[in-house]
Amino acid sequence: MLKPNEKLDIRHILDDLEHYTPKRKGWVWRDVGPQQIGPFVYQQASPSLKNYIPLMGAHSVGNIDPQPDSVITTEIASGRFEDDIRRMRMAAYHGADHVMVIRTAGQSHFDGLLEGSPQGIGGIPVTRKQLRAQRKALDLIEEEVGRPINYHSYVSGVAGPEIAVLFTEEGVNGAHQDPQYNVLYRNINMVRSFVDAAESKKVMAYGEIAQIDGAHNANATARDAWKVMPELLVQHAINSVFSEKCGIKAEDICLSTVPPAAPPTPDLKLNLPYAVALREFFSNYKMRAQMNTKYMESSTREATVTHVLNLLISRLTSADIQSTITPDEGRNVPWHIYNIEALDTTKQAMMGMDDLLSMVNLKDTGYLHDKKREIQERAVLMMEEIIELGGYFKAVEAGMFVDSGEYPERNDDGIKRDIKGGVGKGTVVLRDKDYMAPVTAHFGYNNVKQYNASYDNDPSQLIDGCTFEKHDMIQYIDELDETDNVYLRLDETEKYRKGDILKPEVEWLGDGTVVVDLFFPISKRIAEAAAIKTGQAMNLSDVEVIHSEPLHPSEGTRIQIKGKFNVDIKIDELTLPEEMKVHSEDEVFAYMKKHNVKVIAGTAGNDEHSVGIREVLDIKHGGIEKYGITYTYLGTSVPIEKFVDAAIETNSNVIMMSTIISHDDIHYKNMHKLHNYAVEKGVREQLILIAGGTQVTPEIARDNKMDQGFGRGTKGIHIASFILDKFKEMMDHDN
Ligand code: Z97
Repeated sequence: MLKPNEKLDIRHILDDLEHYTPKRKGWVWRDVGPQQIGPFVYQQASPSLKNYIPLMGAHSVGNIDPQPDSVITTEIASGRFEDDIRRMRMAAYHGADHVMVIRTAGQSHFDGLLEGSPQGIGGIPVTRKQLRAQRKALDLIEEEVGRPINYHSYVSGVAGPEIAVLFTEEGVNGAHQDPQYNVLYRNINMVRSFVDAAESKKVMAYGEIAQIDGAHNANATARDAWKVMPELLVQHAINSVFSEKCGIKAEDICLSTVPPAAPPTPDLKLNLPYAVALREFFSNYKMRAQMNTKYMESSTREATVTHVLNLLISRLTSADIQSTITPDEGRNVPWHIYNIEALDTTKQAMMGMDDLLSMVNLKDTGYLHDKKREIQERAVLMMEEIIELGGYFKAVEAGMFVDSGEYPERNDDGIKRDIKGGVGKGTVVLRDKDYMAPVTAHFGYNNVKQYNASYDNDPSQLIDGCTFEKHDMIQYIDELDETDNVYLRLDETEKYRKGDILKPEVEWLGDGTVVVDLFFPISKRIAEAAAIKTGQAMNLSDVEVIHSEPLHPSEGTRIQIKGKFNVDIKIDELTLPEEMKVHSEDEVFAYMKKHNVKVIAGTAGNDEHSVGIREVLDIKHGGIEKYGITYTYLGTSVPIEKFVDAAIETNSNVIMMSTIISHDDIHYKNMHKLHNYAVEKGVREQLILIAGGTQVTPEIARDNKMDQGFGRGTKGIHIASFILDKFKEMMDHDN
């Protein structure tokens, strides 16, 4: 059982992995329905989590964390599965329940399974060991957050069926499977891809693995992405019907839909009719909504705005799975912080737009209707031409796909594949008459009844059950590469796991990478060179510009650099500021309502500063006034005696003395003076004395006879919380 205040131990996950059996199989949708959360009722929602990190703004509404109805995806692609596990746990706390593990570049072309735990590029090499370790970790994480987490990767490529079997054995819950991806984007032979897909889909159906298609790749590769809409509908149709024919339940068939356009195009005018057209045609299936990577550049701000517009479309139509891509995908630095940002953007926008369609209607006349209809008609025409040509393979040979014209217009620049060409060509053979496979899920001809007629419905009976029913039949292979495996990586970073040394990190433990935001009052080219120099002068190594954006051609450029910070930080050498105790706003308010707390406040001695103390007094920025505490403000340059005399006169219980100047230790002296005068007047016991100021710390104040001190960063709630506690303590004492 994981504990929120304890780190997840990767070595524990790896222990006895050989015998680990996943806890469950199959995809899980969220429980959807109205939820009363705090003072609000949400309609498009699912139950709250057991452990979570809410949006930052939640602090003023009781830290509630409403969860949307859609499953929320996070894509993880660091290349080290052990570091990805930590990110999964963070993501789950922010509301992710679909963890999509991207696989290392080019795995599609591997004609078989990989083993062990080698490091990958832009993702992990998907192996049994890495899957098992991640599923084991997720089994723990889902208990911790109190919601099932779907684990996902790819059943594409030449080894598709082998991967589908592996996924079923290891409790993977979702996968991309679309033979068109192989054909169009990886140049894998079409016959091989479709035959393999039948087998893969059949196996996935047995494993109850939700299937996502590959149509999003058409958006990402199209030259003019808004023209690709008819083809997208055709691609979705081909894969979905194929899946259903192989036995996948409609509720597990998910369309990978991506809004074809993004600003500065007129986003909603292009994307909304498309979204409506799609949902109308494919209402039996699930929608997995995702951002369009084509438009992602290095500006996380720009990507986030597009993301929010996409989320608006999801709310105006529907999304069963809401995918998130890290808003920095455009510069290929998928770091922890951006994964979490994308999740929070999704949660924030979806719950902010809860129940939108009970307030606005989509029109079924005019532009939206006509455009939707036009897209659908173009798609139907395309499908008709494919059938006329003699089917999908003929259509691909004729270059009908990935053409940059808007169907029926054609630019004759589509991808053409030869039915006899591509990776894996000529590998498909007819099954012999006595071909048989004693396995539970298998597509097509299987002459197992040559042994016993009763095996026909359950061929694995022949061998008394296969690996799908009997997990211990699986041959678990551990490491094959002595130079590239998780144990070596763990050893290298061990010192950061012991708990006494830290380094900043973006994706791998101890990677030392930092990002620095800069502005230079000059043109882009010079600014970039100056930024590199700045990073080097800050003692960073491997400095690179990752984002640069002119604010004006000559007046200035905004730059972001990344670099490596090469210093280990020893935790026991850090001085930790005292933690300020905070009660909830409601609690403080209720207490102050019952108790008449009155404050005398002002800036001491010859000090004319008033900004700080006004901030913690006035309601404007959440000063103590907000919590029902009344105060008398004596102004600046208040003689010390006056604080106490005024307190006696007004029957106040608290003195808040601001003392900013620290020259000649005057702030210490003021504190002593205040205390001594209160003692002299015989009221010290009844008064709470508080000193505040930029040079004040709680310890300094207490060492100098104050009840408490407050320095930089203090808010009204901190002072009000302290007053509450001290008041209680004094009352207990009196009783
Ligand atoms: C997504 N953002 O939504 P390999 N099969 C399909 C794919 O789309 C991909 C692969 C396999 C994206 C993730 C792009 N997609 C990134 C249908 C990759 C990957 O790279 O060909 O070995 O497999 O999933």
